[in-house]
Amino acid sequence: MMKLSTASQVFLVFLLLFNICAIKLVATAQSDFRFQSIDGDEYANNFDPMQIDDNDFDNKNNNEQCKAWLVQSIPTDMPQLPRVPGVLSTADVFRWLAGNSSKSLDIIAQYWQLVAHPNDPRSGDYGYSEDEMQKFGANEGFEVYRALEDAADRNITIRFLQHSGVYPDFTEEPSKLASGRPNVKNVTLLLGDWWGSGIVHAKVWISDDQDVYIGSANNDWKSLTQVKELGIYLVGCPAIARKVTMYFSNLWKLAHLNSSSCTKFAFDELWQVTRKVPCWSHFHHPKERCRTPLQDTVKTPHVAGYPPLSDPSIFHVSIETPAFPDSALEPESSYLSFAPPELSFGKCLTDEQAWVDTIKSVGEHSTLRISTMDWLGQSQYTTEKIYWSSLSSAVSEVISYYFITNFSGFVDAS
Ligand SMILES: *[C@@H]1O[C@H](CO)[C@@H](O)[C@H](O)[C@H]1NC(C)=O
Ligand SMILES: *[C@@H]1O[C@H](CO)[C@@H](O)[C@H](O)[C@H]1NC(C)=O
Ligand SMILES: *[C@@H]1O[C@H](CO)[C@@H](O)[C@H](O)[C@H]1NC(C)=O
Ligand SMILES: *[C@@H]1O[C@H](CO)[C@@H](O)[C@H](O)[C@H]1NC(C)=O
Ligand SMILES: CC(=O)N[C@H]1CO[C@H](CO)[C@@H](O)[C@@H]1O
Repeated sequence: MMKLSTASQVFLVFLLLFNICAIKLVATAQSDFRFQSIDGDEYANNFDPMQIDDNDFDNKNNNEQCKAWLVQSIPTDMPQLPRVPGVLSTADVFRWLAGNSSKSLDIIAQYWQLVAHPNDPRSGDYGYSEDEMQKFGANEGFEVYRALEDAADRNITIRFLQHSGVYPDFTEEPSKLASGRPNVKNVTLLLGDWWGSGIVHAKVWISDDQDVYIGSANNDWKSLTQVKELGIYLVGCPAIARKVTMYFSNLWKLAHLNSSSCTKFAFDELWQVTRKVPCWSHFHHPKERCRTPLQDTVKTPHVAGYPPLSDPSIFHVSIETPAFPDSALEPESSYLSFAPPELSFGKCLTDEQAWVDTIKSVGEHSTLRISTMDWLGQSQYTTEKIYWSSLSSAVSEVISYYFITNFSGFVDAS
């Protein structure tokens, strides 16, 4: 999750229902920071500042050139839903990230279907004519695939990390890109092996350790031209890219570890279930934990639920709004958040806390907008049903405070 503050309105984007083990990154925005419900002292006592240099966000030189744009996908043929002017298109941004990379490209994807297969009877694209595929914008996906192939042929060091993929081609695209190219590595990470359920759900591109996309768009042609998606494109942001790369590296590491020897069941006091978690998880009492194999993780006390953090590393970045050239380009205060908490590091929030804090940050006479694919107060993909109320409770809290909330459904392919 990446959080950005804006001058006067709270604009919160839920790309998908948070579920217990899914990993995802969400772009959100908010008007100010309030961490009212968090016990900062408790955290401070357990935070070891030597573990990670969090001052790099404050280093002005690092972020001097750093700029951000919002990125959107809007289905073709929807006259009632025009593109928002000044917001970039996902397909363009993906092509640029691949096209501009000169040394490295790291991609986290849930699944891949960039190239349409209208002639494959097993494919959902089957039966549509060339003309129809053209009208649907399928070509955009093909162009992104071609830009990746191009980067692979330029000997860029490329790493693809994904969940197992979807029928009928599963991981065929990343495998094809990796095949015969020692500079391209592809791995499948099954989070179910680590947390009992859940999938890699983040969509992240990192190019040359400085340009980054974080958003909802899958590596699927339909996510470029047939599904509503939202993300953020950061250019010239090495300090932010470093944090996101750290998350990438943690996932990469998991994919290369033997999960059977690194997981252990723990009783989750908040959800009242016993569940499988990594052996270094904060759900285990400190004496029963293993040493974390991940870099820069923070020592967390045994807590019920998610470890709280009162002072995330803040960075400042201006959001470019080409359609509104007169709008002041004040750098926005922002922070990153990640899930699941066992992969957190440094002073980065977990997604759940960032969402709750974003909801609670809504100021008087402003609007809270939440856009989500699903909204359930319970788990959807776990074997045991888990009731989970933190978002609804946070919304109730701000409503009872002073607000009008405005919910709107948001469609996402996954
Ligand atoms: C590089 O990125 C810029 C925008 O940031 C874009 O205009 C340009 O076309 C990209 N170059 C390539 C080769 O994709
Ligand atoms: C590709 O890059 C690697 C190092 O990044 C280098 O060792 C190798 O020689 C390069 N291969 C070609 C064909 O240029
Ligand atoms: C993974 O660990 C388990 C339990 O320690 C062991 O039985 C199994 O052989 C290991 N698998 C591999 C591929 O090393
Ligand atoms: C809620 O959103 C709808 C659609 O965008 C808008 O028409 C309506 O005025 C909003 N209501 C409030 C109270 O902000
Ligand atoms: C995990 C995974 O999907 N690995 C694939 C990566 O690509 C190669 C081709 O180079 C396949 O053989 C692997 O199965």
